[in-house]
Amino acid sequence: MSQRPAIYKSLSTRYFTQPPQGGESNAETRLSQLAGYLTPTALFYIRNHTATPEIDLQTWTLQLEGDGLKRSVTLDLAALQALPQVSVIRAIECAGNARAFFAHDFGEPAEGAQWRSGAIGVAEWSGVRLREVLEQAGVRAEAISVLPEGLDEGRFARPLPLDKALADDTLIALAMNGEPLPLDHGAPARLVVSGWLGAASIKWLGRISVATHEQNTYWNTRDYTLAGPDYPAEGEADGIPITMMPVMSMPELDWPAELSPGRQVIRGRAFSGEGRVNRVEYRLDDGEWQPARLETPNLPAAWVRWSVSTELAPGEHKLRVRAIDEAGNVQPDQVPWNDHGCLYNAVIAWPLHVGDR
Ligand SMILES: Nc1nc2c(c(=O)[nH]1)N[C@H]1C(S)=C(S)[C@@H](COP(=O)(O)O)O[C@H]1N2
Ligand SMILES: [Mo]
Repeated sequence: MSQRPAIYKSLSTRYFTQPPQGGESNAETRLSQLAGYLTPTALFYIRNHTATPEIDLQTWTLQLEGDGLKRSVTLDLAALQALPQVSVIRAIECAGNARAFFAHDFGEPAEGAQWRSGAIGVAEWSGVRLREVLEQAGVRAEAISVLPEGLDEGRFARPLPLDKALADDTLIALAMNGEPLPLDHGAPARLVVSGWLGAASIKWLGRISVATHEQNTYWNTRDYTLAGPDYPAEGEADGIPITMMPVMSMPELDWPAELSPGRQVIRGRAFSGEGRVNRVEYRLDDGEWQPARLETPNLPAAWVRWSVSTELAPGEHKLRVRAIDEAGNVQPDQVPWNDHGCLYNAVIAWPLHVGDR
């Protein structure tokens, strides 16, 4: 398995970058650069709470431990590669995607990286089911909590309930889009937790603890929660710990979009946690809501591409898009404030600047 340089060290114009804060690196996908269904690895957003670690594949191991297991087990890369391999196409989306719109709507920024639209990507992930790996150590009937931990400096860790950990499509991925995982995306092994916030998909896995009791961390009690005046505190958390991502749509446009007058096709993507979007509607300025065209494929826990064809006159316009998922969830017109700026999924009035040709 060959190692490639960390992408964040050579960020290009393909990303919108965030100023690094205390070793963090954040790079946002420019959705306007996407063409096919999958996000190419070199364009996939990067969210690191501390710097990308460079792990020696020869000595790397994954430790399974905790009172929820029948025995402790240490696996190396060859042991993981020897287990049955599966591939899934899944989105990973940061809970803070679109956080910049809190500042837009409320006049003050929520804490955290000011992502606009690109803290999401869809890739083909290949590796081993987490269930298969945990079975190597034997899961006890009393187990309730699985805590995967990263080997980065911050030892990023966030718990999963046992049923989500054992789901068919919860993977320890060793590859992304058919290539070994790149450093920035968690080499040599990361979790992929379908439909849940990106913070559940722990990169640079080093240890998984399975317990018969709750295993809370900072990352499900003090961040990645819905906290603030509109939300109750839950147990040890300052709010409601986030699990599944809500229904949302994004146009493949820069902000503001620079377009030519005349008939234009505007494309985008819509997604909804573990589910599927089955309708997308758009509205130009004060016009009626109209259906957008959906393309195939439309995979659950990934996304669907949509397009609209519309006549644009020179000047300033607003494009609004809303997605409706198979359970009938619709993007709301507004979302209440939350302190960590998570789960923004309101309809966005996207500015279009249409030139004189
Ligand atoms: N070990 C570790 N895993 C991590 C993180 C991290 O900082 N350290 N960031 C998480 C967050 S908040 C997100 S949104 C996703 C981003 O995955 P990506 O960088 O591959 O896009 O990784 C998650 N896994
Ligand atoms: Mo995130």
